[in-house]
Amino acid sequence: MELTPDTRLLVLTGAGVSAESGIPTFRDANGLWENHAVEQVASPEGFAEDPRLVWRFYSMRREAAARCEPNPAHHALASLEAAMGARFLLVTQNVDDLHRRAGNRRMIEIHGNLFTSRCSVCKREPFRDERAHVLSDADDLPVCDACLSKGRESLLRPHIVWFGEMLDPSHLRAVERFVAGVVADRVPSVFLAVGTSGLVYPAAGLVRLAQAGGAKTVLVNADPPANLEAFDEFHRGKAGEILPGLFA
Ligand code: BV8
Repeated sequence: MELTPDTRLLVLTGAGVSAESGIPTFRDANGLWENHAVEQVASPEGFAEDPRLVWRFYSMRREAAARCEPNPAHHALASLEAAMGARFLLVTQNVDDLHRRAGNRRMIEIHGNLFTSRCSVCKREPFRDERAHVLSDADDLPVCDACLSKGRESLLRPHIVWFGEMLDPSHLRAVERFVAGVVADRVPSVFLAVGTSGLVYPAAGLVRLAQAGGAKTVLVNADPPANLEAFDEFHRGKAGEILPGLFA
């Protein structure tokens, strides 16, 4: 596909872009982890009910993701950003940090990041945290040292957007600004979705936002997604095999 020198590119990625790096997708596991529905574990209710189970879920994923490497799909997206600069924006649903490790910086992690923690009580800034805190019942749950210094014991939580939680409004505003810029500058644009089942909102609605801004919508996915009808073009297959040659 040809990208003219003034074309803007908005990319949305999901778990499928990391599948070839060895990170299981949500659909692969039929949405289950150790027979728990991910939507239950990845939720404020799940954390309130069993913080140890939730910390074990994220600790194991932190350990696994840290051992994975970006794949050709990640590298292709990093190369596109290097070539396009401010004409490129990546929005990812993934929390595995692989886009950053591949070199992307014009990136919005709309569902948070696996290697970032925050206090579940105080308003301290979320901070980089690569520790797998809880791998067995013998491990202590991580607590906030800022609260502790004030005599309060508050649990840390992963800086992840759980099901039923709002996305960061500034993230959605940044995407809206990118699309508004395309309209204002009257330039061609492409919306590229890679490796996502199009099930989770509001991420799955971004294709409609881009389309309203005049974008050509392109999908690279192993299987037809729930929102297939929103795409002008569908390249069926593996992201790691298709992305490197997709844009001339
Ligand atoms: C919110 C962090 C509201 C967690 C995640 C009923 C109808 C509609 C919506 C809802 C509803 N009930 C509830 C909702 C809202 C809910 C939602 O959309 N639920 C869905 C399940 C129905 N959304 C939310 O809760 C969001 N918040 O709506 O707040 C609100 C409003 C007001 C006030 C308060 C609150 C928050 C959603 C964020 C949840 N967090 N991630 C974590 O990771 O632990 S979502 C998580 O699941 C991922 O981030 C991702 O977004 C999603 C999984 O989707 P995918 O990434 O697409 O992965 P999946 O496995 O599904 O698909 C992979 C695809 O890749 C497949 O299609 C496969 O074919 C393809 N593939 C595989 N291999 C390859 C490949 N493609 C190419 N190459 C390959 N090699």
